[in-house]
Amino acid sequence: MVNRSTVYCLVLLSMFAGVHGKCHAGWVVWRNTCFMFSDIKEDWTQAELRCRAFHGRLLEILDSETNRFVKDHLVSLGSLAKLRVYFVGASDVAKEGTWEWNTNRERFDFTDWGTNQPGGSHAENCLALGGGDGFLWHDYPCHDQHEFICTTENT
Ligand SMILES: [Ca+2]
Repeated sequence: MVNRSTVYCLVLLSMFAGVHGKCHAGWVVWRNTCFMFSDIKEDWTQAELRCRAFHGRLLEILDSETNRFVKDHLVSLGSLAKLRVYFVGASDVAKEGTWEWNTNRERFDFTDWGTNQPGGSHAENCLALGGGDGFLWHDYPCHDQHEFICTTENT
């Protein structure tokens, strides 16, 4: 039997679900994207696999607005995050010096490199945001273990 309070509860539940879309619990919603800022460390390849397990991928920063949101969020996490390095989804593995996003390969026009970055040549082929200089972009060795940022679509 469906009474009035049951209907009321269902309406409230659907409103709640609408606010959160399909983002996983604990992920951050911004525009049409869900973001997961990890508390664990993986190498760059394993980080991508972790994201895929959520049907997502490592963050790809195609514009200054997304870059700004991510930096502001990382700063808001406080002093611990400032000691961290976060892998994101770009590399110059395929051709040294030619940086590509994992899926949006041709769209590496916006960049936010730190001073003298990228500077690691063949030894450093994976992109990360470094807390030491306000989360500017750095090349890091892909086999290093760092925190990472996954995204999924919030649709
Ligand atoms: Ca390189």
